[in-house]
Amino acid sequence: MVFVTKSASEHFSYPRTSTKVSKLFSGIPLVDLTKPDSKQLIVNACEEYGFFKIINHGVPMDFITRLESEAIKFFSLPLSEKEKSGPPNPLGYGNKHIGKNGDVGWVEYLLLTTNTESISQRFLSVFGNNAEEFCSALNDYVSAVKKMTCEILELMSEGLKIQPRNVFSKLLMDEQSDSCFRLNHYPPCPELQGLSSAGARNVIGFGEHTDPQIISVLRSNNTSGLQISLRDGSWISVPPDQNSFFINVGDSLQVLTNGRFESVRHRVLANGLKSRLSMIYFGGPPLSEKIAPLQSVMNGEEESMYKEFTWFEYKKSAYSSRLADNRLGHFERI
Ligand code: GA4
Repeated sequence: MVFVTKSASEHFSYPRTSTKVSKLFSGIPLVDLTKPDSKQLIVNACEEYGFFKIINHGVPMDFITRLESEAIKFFSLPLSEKEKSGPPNPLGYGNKHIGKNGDVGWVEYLLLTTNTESISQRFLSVFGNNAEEFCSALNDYVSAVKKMTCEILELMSEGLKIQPRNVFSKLLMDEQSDSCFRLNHYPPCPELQGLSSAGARNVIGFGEHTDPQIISVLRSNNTSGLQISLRDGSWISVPPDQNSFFINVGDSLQVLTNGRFESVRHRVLANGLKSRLSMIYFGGPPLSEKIAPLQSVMNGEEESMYKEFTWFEYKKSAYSSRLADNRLGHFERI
């Protein structure tokens, strides 16, 4: 899929990475949600990578394609129209600038609350008569993805042998849950066109970072670009798969498991030829929730590795950081 957007042609100095272009990695942990071994595979993947791929997820394909086509409609609008939904504060339309502290990337995006009733008129007016279609597609998609995510979190607690089963999922099910949703569009990057793989350079679409929330669930079209960092610091490219979901452990889950699971550092590199479109659901707890290691995860003598904080405090601190910062560093007990 290639769709044209004017914003892509503006001149801008993009961050690059000197890392060699890495090969597609075929060892991404794969979890089939319908198989009885899924709970153990989820725990193993969270311990080793903080990342895994889900198949047989139960999210209707129709929900995915409907939201994808709404997203294409939105990103195909003239820049001046899209900008009516921005700048992001932090929700809304953003172009190249990520967060408020100087991060940039070859990307445009829409950050939204998962509660379609609270999406502001400022944003919806861009859709004109189509606003209802967009909200309905978003609602259907988010409800189905949230259900699947809660199922994954419940399998995770079973795999960890901790009670109650909904110890993680209840944080997302809470009416006050501070979850959000992001559509990212990475237009083909003209600077990369016509370069052989030997001469290829990397242009950053979305710079390296970990997600602050509990868990993130990503679905993209069939364009490559996503990379994750392994525990030894090397980067591997994740082969795209439009029929599956990719799960990231977030910083909050790292704390809840006292570091047994580690949040995954990831980034997206721009592509010279194809547009990449991704949709990410970020499952977060209520703002007032205390985030601290669960007693049931810790062994008898084990001490908490983190100072106690609320999700509000962590989020506030995250928003004053740069994308690549180690945000949990401030909250570690020395
Ligand atoms: C990363 C995960 C989510 O996309 C996000 C991002 C947020 C933003 O784009 O506004 C942040 C980033 C993310 C972490 C550090 C801060 C905040 C940009 C940034 C530089 C929506 C989130 O919750 O944290």
